[in-house]
Amino acid sequence: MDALEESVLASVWRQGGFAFCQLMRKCRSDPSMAEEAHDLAWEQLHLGDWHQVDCAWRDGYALACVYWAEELRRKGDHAEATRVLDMGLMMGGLAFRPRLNAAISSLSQASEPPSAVRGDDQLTVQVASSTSFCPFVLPPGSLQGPPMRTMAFPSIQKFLQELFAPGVPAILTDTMAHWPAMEKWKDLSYFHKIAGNRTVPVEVGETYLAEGWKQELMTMSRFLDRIHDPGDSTSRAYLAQHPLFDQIPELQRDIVTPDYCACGDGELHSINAWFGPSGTVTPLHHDPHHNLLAQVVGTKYVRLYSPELSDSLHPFSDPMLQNSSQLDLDKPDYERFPLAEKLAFVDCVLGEGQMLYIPPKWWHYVKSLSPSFSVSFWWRSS
Ligand SMILES: O=C(O)CCC(=O)C(=O)O
Repeated sequence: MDALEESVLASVWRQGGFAFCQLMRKCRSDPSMAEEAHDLAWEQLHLGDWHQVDCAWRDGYALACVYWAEELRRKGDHAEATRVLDMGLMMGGLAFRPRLNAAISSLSQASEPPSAVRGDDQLTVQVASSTSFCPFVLPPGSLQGPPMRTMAFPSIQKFLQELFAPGVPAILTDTMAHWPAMEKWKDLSYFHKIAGNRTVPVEVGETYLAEGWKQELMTMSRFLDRIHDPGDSTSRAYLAQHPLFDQIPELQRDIVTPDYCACGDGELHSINAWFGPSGTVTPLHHDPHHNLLAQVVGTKYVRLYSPELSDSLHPFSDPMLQNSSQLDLDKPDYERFPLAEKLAFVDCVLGEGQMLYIPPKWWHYVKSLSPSFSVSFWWRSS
């Protein structure tokens, strides 16, 4: 074992993971032990609150994934090996991320490209054009006020002075034309080709507040199928708020972090993918970060309410949902929430190649009007 592996095992040992460490040491002579070690670490990740899981266990889990995937590869099960490595990337710590990525890339070179799940013709279907609106109903009162402020490729100074410092939302145009994603992502077969056999977490259901909503792990190919055939709203699949670009570096090369994210302390918190069919809804909520929501493919309706209106938007009292409103904008119950009826908001249809600046704490509701791929850049400022 190398120095990094030894140091991670020493940390897991200090956390009481004696059996795990013994199994991992045995892996050298008996690689089949890796699966048992993996299962043990998996249990540890699921014992309590995710945020309380010690980093040592997350790194230990990732290491077990590396070993188990090697064993699966030796046995010729490349698909399962890739799934295990993806689980390591999604659930494991950062220490073995380069090893996991290297193993995935070596596996993909050694494997056949994923075979088409549907007919080839359908896999080359264009995801959407900015004019192809679907017939989804927008929340009452939408798009009736003055248009949202729009700036064409503002300088950093203008962005800082007119939007960032005063906390003013606005659409930024002409800032993404140079992204390779603008061309490449229009074609679903691209995702199929570079990531068809990769496992991704997908939200299934009407919204994360709806009954029956759940998260599922599925291969990208299966998810792409669900974009073609979304089914009814209760089975709608949304690859939402996932750091896909950490998981699949090829996709990271297709996007460019906007220079605006250097404003303030300039510490990038996360870059997330929001990829789904028409009709996905992210209910009214707010986040603590500055946000640039970049619309790469398709169109989305976005409605924003100022943080000053928070009380009238009736946040949930449950600590897990305190940043979400009880007001369902698609079926607003103004008898129950009368204060919310007359509140001022700004809204827009965010088109391909446009970014929306959402200042911290601004409430936002988002509905996709076509198959859509957006990227959010969240950054902090004290
Ligand atoms: O695009 C969406 O569905 C939601 C985006 C969002 O909530 C965010 O970027 O914070």
